Amino acid sequence: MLESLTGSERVAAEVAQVQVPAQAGTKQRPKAGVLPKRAESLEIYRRMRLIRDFEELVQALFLKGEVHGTTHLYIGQEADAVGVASALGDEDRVAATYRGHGVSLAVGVDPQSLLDEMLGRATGVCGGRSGSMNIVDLSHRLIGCFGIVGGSIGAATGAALSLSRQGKGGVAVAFFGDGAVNQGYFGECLNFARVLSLPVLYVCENNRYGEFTPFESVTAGEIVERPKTLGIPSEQVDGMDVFAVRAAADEAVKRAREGAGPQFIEALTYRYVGHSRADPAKYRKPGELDEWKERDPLTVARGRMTEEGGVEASEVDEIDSEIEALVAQLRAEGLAAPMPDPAELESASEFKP
Ligand SMILES: Cc1ncc(C[n+]2csc(CCOP(=O)(O)OP(=O)(O)O)c2C)c(N)n1
Ligand SMILES: [Mg+2]
Repeated sequence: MLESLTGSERVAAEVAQVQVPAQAGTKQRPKAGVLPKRAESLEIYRRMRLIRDFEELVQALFLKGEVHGTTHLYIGQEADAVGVASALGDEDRVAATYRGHGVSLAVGVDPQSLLDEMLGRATGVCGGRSGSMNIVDLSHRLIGCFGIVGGSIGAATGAALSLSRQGKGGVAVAFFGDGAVNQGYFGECLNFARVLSLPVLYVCENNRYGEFTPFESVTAGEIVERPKTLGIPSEQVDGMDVFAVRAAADEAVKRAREGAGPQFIEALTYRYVGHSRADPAKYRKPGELDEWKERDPLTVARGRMTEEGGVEASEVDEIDSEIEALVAQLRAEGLAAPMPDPAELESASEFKP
């Protein structure tokens, strides 16, 4: 019956029909999600451990002057990228922000070429031309990490338009921060995606701050409510629990793949370090960081895997040691990698990521 309506009538009718998931306010902890099979749970933990140790290495190398420009670290938010990426397939596309190392590793960018990129080396994933903020790796579905706040929203919406035309079931994902929801194109893109019923998953990582500003001081109402006004299913998840994020993403991606149009997840999370390397994060309330660390994504995942997933603590310890060794190797190889030949800068426009 909806087929017989015109575009705007159809949207109005669909909005009226939409079943908004029974939803939590910020205070109620959202559902926890079922654990995947053992091997997959261990892989999910491995990715999060890799991101944590990789970021700590980048931080150390930045302080030694080996990483130029700036860095925006993902420490504390690992569960969001890994949980969502674990729900994706090869046909999907992902756009992220300048805080993009975590998403890059989560979608499978080679850690050595990512670190080499941070170090400006010729062997970097973008040939040393991007540095920390603008990583692209089309071979791993990553269409870009964007320095413009909310840039990923536009990029993923465009990618979703293209995917919908290809008709192969691909879904585009936009990761962005709480600060991006007050950009004009947030509303423009969500509206566009809803009207055209595009296969896109919007993932707002609400890490409580946009640079040095607490999000609630600049954001009216609840972020999770805004997409619902357009008829977009929208859910708040515990962004410190990778299995909760994974479960929500899995359902949302499935819905988008099956033609239900755009989907929205707000992941409640926290960044452990300052906005960028120049920021000592003195604006936080006393005790706030420690409170969030009590629900550290790695600790939460370890706890759930050992309590509910039939995993031994020793297996998790083994992953920790394996990643520690891997990251030491990344460091040594990265620092030994060649710098780009300045003569090749001329051919920058021909560089194919
Ligand atoms: C359009 C635009 N406006 C302002 C900036 C400067 N800026 C860079 S990061 C940032 C904060 C964004 O916060 P949020 O979206 O919450 O992401 P987070 O850094 O917390 O991951 C701002 C204002 C920018 N890069 N782009
Ligand atoms: Mg933020």
